[in-house]
Amino acid sequence: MPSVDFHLLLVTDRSLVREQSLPDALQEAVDAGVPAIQLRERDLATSDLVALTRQVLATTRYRAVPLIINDRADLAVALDLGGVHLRASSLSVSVARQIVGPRRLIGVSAHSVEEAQRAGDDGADYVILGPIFETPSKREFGAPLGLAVLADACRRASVPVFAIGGIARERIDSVRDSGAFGVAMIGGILGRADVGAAAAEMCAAIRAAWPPHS
Ligand code: 3NM
Repeated sequence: MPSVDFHLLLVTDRSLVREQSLPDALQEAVDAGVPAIQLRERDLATSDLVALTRQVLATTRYRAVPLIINDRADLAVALDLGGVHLRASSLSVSVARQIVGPRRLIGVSAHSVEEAQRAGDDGADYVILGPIFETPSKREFGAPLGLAVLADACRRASVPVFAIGGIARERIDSVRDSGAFGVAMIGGILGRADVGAAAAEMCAAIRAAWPPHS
């Protein structure tokens, strides 16, 4: 099984990035210590997605940061990425595993305790549960689940659970105390004017919440 050795997953949305390209913003984030990236640019044509992924890889490879791509198990293999992230409408975990093999990560989006539990039972390496808090994209993701549901999911799921949706620095401790293995976020880093500074602040908060080697 591939190991999940990061507590912060930066999820991308290039429409949120101000005044620079997504690869440049991700370069700043990785330089500031972001340990894993999920490329979630679902509206791109495949040829454009491949070009973007190659650009981002130039940054992530250099720092040995896993790059996990939404849905595209084929590209995870062809471009030798760190893993693939699945949603309800994606490939099943077992089909994705056939494609990406045992060493690449498979993450799954869950929106309830039951989905989180099932993803672990199906063989995912980790689950992203959300939205935990209000998020600007709330209409797409539904009502916030809250910390009690997060805690229940963390107790029941057999794999690490990352909290997503409205994650900000001051919420990290409550998420950790609910049993989450880590957090996933977009706006807390990519929506900020200074992506590098935001990433550095967030990484410091993550290290404080989940001290290395503890
Ligand atoms: N997935 P922000 S919420 C991509 O609940 C995504 O599955 C969610 O953005 C889910 O960190 C979400 O800016 C948006 O709140 C996260």
